[in-house]
Amino acid sequence: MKWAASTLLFAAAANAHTIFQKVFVNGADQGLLVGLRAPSNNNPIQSTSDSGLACGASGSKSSTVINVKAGDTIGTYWQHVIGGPQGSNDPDNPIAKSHKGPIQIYLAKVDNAASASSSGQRWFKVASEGLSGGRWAVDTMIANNGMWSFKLPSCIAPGQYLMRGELLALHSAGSVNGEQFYISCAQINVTSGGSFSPSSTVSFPGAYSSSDPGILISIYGSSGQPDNGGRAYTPPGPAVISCSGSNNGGQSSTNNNGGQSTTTNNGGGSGAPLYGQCGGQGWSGPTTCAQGTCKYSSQYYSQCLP
Ligand SMILES: *[C@@H]1O[C@H](CO)[C@@H](O)[C@H](O)[C@H]1NC(C)=O
Ligand SMILES: [Cu+2]
Repeated sequence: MKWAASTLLFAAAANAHTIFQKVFVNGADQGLLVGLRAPSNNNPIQSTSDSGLACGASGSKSSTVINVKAGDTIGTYWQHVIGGPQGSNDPDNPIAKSHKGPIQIYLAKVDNAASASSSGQRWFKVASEGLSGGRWAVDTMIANNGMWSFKLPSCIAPGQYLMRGELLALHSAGSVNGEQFYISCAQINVTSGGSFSPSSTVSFPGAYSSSDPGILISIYGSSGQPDNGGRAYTPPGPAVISCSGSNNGGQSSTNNNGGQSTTTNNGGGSGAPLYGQCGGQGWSGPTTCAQGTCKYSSQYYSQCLP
C-alpha cells in the first residue's frame, strides 16, 4: 500500500495543473465546489473541439445557484487539486509557474442555472486578462495564491447565468493541441443589475480554432523568457462586452472618475496594470493603478479594476 500511494503521488505530481474550485463574491467564500460545475481531476482539455470546452470535463455539479449583483467583485479561486495543494510545500499550487497564459470569463443566459445543459449555450465575454508588462493573468493568479477576480459588469441583466471560467496555459502551445484549457462553470443568479442583452454570442466548442493566434503560439522570447518576446498577445474569442453605449444607467459612479485614475500618489511609478495587484498584506509592489481603480478585495489583496 505504501508503494502504491507514493507511486500515485509521484505520477500525479508530474501533472502540474489546476482546477477552478471556489467562487468568492465581494470577498465572501461560497465554499468548495459550491455553485460550480468542476472537473473531477485537474487534467487540461487540449482540443478546441472538445465538448468539455463549455464547462470543463465532467465531474462535480452543485445544486446551488450563487446570488450576485451586477457590479460585484467575483473571485475565481484556483488550486492544484480539489481542496488545495497536493501535499505539503506543493511548489505547483495553485498552478505550476510555467503555465503562463490568459484567464477569461464568459456568461450564458439560462432559465435555471442549476439544471441548464452546459452545451448549446450562447456565450459572451465579461472579463479577460492576457499579457501586460510581461505579466500574464496566470502570474496575477499565482501572486494572489490562486485568486483571480473581476468585476461583473454593472449592465448585466438580472436572471440566471452559467459563468464560464477559463484559464489557458500556453507553455506548450507552439504545436497544435499543445495548449491546456482549465475550465469550470459557476451557476449564478444576478439579483440586480442593468438590461444588457448581447448583440452577438459564441458557442463552446465553436468559438475557438486550433490555429487561433492566441492558442497556437510560442510564448517564449529569444532568450527563452515566457513574455511572448515583448510582443502583444490577444487572448482568443470575442471582445469583452462594453456597458457604455447601451443601458448603463448610472453605474459608472461606482468607481470611475471619467475613466481615468482616481488614485492618489502616483509618485514616479506607472502603477499596476488593469487587474493587477495594488495592495494587500505583504505586498511590496505598486499601490496605484496605471489603469482602473485600486479596489480592496481582502486583507491580502487589492486589485486594479475597471
Ligand atoms: C434570483 O434572484 C431573484 C431576485 O432576488 C429571486 O427572486 C430568485 O428567487 C433568485 N433565484 C434563485 C434560483 O436563487
Ligand atoms: Cu499542466
